[in-house]
Amino acid sequence: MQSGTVIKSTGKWYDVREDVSSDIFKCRIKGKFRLENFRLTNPVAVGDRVKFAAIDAEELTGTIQEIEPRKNYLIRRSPRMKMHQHLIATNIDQIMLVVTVVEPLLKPGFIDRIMLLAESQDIPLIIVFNKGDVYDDAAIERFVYHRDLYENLGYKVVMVSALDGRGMETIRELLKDKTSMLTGQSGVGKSTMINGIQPNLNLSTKEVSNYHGKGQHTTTFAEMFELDFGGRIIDTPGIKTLGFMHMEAAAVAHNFRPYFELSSNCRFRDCLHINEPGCAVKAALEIGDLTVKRYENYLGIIEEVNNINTWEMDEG
Ligand SMILES: Nc1nc2c(ncn2[C@@H]2O[C@H](COP(=O)(O)OP(=O)(O)OP(=O)(O)O)[C@@H](O)[C@H]2O)c(=O)[nH]1
Ligand SMILES: [Mg+2]
Ligand SMILES: [Zn+2]
Repeated sequence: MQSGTVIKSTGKWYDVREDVSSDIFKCRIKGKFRLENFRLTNPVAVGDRVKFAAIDAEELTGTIQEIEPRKNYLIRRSPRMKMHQHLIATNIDQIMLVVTVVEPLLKPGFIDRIMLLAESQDIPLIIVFNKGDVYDDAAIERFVYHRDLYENLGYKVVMVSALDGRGMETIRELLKDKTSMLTGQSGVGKSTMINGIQPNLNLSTKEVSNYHGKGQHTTTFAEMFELDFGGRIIDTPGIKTLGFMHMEAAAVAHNFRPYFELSSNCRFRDCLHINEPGCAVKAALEIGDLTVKRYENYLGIIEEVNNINTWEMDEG
């Protein structure tokens, strides 16, 4: 058997880069692979280290027989199949969340959800504000506000322009020798950034104006690329809504980064910050140290995971 890394998955087929030759084999999977008790839409994901048997060494086809244990994995609720989870990527060193303060509209609630995902797997998160070339004074004000907010929570924040190249040297340094996943809403410029980092990849990109109302994504499958200067980068399709069903409410409370510092002062160690007496988070909310929006977003996630968990039990 040969071993390699899954660099792309399109549903039925998995592209596996073989370790020694770097040849890319088109593989199918054999047998069942499970991840805890999750129902997955895709049992194998980009980033997986696999063992496979070549079926045809000329045609470069094979079957995946085994997945090596994962260092980490990112999953979300499948947007298509309600009760299923979707593996986004595995074995990654860091997440680069790409946002912008121009277009598409910045959604702080979405950023919170990405934080939750990253924290739950202990994966470092970097927040990249793209399209810096077109920030006017008002946009710069918005950027500074958000930069301070996220830096205060302990995240690295960088402003770049994939088009004119500003800040991209910093991005290259951050990416060097690591496996990084790019994520963010559709149209923020993930693929354009990768093209800026390594022009020979020539990924397709699309005007933001073409996205309106269509819900169209330019990038439709996650794909990993080798970087000439060392490291790997995973481009992913834009995310519209990030839903969770694999986390218990307690895990959400524990991993909701904006609450970390406050929650050590709650009376109960397992406080969910909803109705518990002596809750430091609710106290902070009352004196305005915590925005109502962020708190409501948190409650929304708690409600979401609670509903799903009851629903699962009802199903038997
Ligand atoms: N002004 C400006 N426009 C940019 C910049 N980066 C990307 N864009 C534009 O934003 C649009 C969307 O870029 P893409 O790279 O396709 O966005 P994406 O995040 O990969 O989108 P999906 O693949 O759908 O998730 C394109 O028209 C790009 O030219 C930038 O730094 N400045
Ligand atoms: Mg793209
Ligand atoms: Zn509390």
